[in-house]
Amino acid sequence: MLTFYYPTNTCALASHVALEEAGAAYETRWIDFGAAEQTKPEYLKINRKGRVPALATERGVLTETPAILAYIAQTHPEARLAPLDDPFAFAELQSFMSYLCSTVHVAHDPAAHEAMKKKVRQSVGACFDLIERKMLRGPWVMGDAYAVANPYLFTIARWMEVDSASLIRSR
Ligand SMILES: N[C@@H](CCC(=O)N[C@@H](CS)C(=O)NCC(=O)O)C(=O)O
Repeated sequence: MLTFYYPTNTCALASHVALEEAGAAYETRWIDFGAAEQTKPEYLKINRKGRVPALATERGVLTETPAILAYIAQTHPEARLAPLDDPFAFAELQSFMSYLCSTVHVAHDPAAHEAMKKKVRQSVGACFDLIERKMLRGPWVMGDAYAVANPYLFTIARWMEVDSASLIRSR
């Protein structure tokens, strides 16, 4: 049984729709943004990033909308929610979803974007702190097996120095 953590009127809607379209067996836990429930220790045990959505599965909790959507599609092949037998078409799907997640969603909130630009060192530092302390399984990103996430992390990690340098210059 899956447990889906969501508040209304957020990006969690995408995964909620997909769960319905897949005909998935799931239960819901409503997260009250009004009470900042996403920041409370109880929810941080589910998603240490303090964000929604989160999908608890029998193997652990999934976060990040593109990952949740891909998981729903892959575990419910009969619903035909993704081109599962075509690596290129699946990559195209991931490409579209990654763009929504990493660029469109972020651009949606200009105030947050501006604040992030001003505090880039602190923000990136907090991200890497979380990655190092909680997300990195070691020795590779996902544990013993090398995966494509490693060169991705390597590439992004190199920006840390540039971010710090440009921040110092702009002072
Ligand atoms: N990259 C994440 C973004 C998750 C995210 O930022 N969700 C927002 C709601 S749309 C959230 O949890 N915000 C928490 C907050 O503002 O405190 C995803 O695609 O799932």
